[in-house]
Amino acid sequence: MERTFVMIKPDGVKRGLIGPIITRFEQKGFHLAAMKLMRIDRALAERHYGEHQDRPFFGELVDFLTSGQVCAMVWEGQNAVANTRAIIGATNPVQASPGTIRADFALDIASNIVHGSDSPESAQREIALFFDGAPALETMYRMTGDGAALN
Ligand code: IDP
Repeated sequence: MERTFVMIKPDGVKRGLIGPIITRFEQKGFHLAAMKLMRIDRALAERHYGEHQDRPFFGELVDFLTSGQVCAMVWEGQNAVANTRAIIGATNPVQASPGTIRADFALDIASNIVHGSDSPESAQREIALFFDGAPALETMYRMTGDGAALN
């Protein structure tokens, strides 16, 4: 049994794709262990994608991740990391295989709908970042609308 971190990015949340994306993981046989809708700040986005800090698209990536609510999730099951990456598909939706989330729902590499951890070590780090380290950063938001706080 393995756990992985999956995050529906702001484009997926705005387009109302939380349900279809969750359905794909559930249909495959994974168990949703934790989920929260949250708005992340730049510090968390930069830590999450720290490995890309020297890439030319890093600023754009952080802008994008902080542009709206994300849906952070922990999924568990057999080979959860690799299986989840397979369901998500290649980073660039143009290259993703039909039937994967990115092939079916996304057009562009910068707005590719969903993130999934790339190794068990990344999963552990990202779950801690979003579910242990993040409470102080997080605010609950309504599912619809663009940011009216519930509390
Ligand atoms: P992954 O999300 O499939 O693991 P990574 O290479 O780790 O892919 O890249 C992280 C994220 O950075 C991608 O999901 C995508 O949103 C963004 N990204 C990667 N390459 C580019 C690019 O060339 N332009 C803009 N954004 C990019």
